[in-house]
Amino acid sequence: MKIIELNKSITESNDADAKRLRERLTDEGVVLVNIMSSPGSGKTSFLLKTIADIKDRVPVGVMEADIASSVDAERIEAAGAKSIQMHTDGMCHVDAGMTERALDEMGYKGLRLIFLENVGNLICPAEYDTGAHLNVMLLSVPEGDDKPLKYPLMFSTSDALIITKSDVKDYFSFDEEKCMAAVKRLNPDIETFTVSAKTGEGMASWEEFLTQRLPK
Ligand SMILES: Nc1nc2c(ncn2[C@@H]2O[C@H](COP(=O)(O)OP(=O)(O)O)[C@@H](O)[C@H]2O)c(=O)[nH]1
Ligand SMILES: [Mg+2]
Repeated sequence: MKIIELNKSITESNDADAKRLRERLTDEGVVLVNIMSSPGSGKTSFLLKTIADIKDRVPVGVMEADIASSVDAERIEAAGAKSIQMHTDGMCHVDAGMTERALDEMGYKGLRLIFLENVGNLICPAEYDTGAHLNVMLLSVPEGDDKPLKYPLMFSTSDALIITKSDVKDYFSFDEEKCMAAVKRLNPDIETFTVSAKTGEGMASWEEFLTQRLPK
């Protein structure tokens, strides 16, 4: 498993780079999914569970972005998926140029689905198109139901919201109905799933949604 050091891309327009990358991957029959959340919401655990469930049907790769360490990429590779660790030189997001470099360094021949685990926070990643076909955000039950009010851009730019750690609902006063109503006001078209990576609850409908988006 490789580790690559990435600096901010110096090209003029991230949006143009992102559009070009998305088209390139579409032509190659590969779907790129950008996973965003606060640190510790459960991105890596959610990916590990998804990979375990679909890897016999779909060859998967994962690009892990972090400021330091390679623990997540090691966990992913141990689970049987191709992986690369991206170090972001202190930056709190990944842009399209960085994503493209990591894809080329990892190599993705034979893969049909690639996840990008973005740097953990609910602010900067919402501002940069990575070139992904699908933007997915996680919100875990312990973080609270008021996050849509505090980080509206993240909720309005995501195609899907995953409420994670549903197994600990009884221990937190997370009002799912109130949260969903706030999310739908920001983004009426967002798809929502409630899951637990620990018990597997709700994972099947997320995986159905995901695999329907893959080219036949
Ligand atoms: N109870 C419970 N804990 C979870 C779940 N998903 C993740 N965790 C725990 O939350 C912590 C952070 O998870 P991780 O996947 O590393 O989060 P990331 O920083 O977003 O990648 C770890 O201690 C996980 O075991 C879940 O569905 N239920
Ligand atoms: Mg992680």
